[in-house]
Amino acid sequence: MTGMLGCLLKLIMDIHELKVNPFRDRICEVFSSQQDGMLSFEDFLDMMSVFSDSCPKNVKVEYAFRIYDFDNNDMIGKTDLEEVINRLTGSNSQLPDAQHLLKPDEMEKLISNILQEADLDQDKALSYAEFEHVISKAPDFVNIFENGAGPQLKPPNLITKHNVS
Ligand SMILES: [Ca+2]
Ligand SMILES: [Ca+2]
Repeated sequence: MTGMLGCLLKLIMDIHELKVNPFRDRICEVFSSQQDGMLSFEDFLDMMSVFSDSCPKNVKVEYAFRIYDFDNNDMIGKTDLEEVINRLTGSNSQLPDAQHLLKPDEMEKLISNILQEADLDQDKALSYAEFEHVISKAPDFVNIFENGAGPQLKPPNLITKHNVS
């Protein structure tokens, strides 16, 4: 039946998208019920349901918060934001050959802009409520579950040139 085949193809595509997702190691950690980064079949199904289009937005936001909270302290602080930005701009500090596309002062400025906008109680970190609030204004931040490639937040000078044939 084509319905079944369609589902299977979608699943395979989702797995492919996950492979290119800059947050894949974090996603596996967050969805791992043993918290060892390994996914059981149930964990895997949970993960796929969050990636599916029918998943309620608030659930996606909740998981996005957990994924972005790298040190698991229930707050998205400066170091978490730095890691998120590095990954969104294509440099994963977990990789030995990571190239940082943003200069330290640009990173500093970007983080202070985010905090200025989103850190309502000015404790230099985003609580879940603050994160939820900023998401409502910048929905791109939950796109990690939409297309697997992460939000398109590339610095303007990195926009790839189109090949004109
Ligand atoms: Ca944190
Ligand atoms: Ca705060």
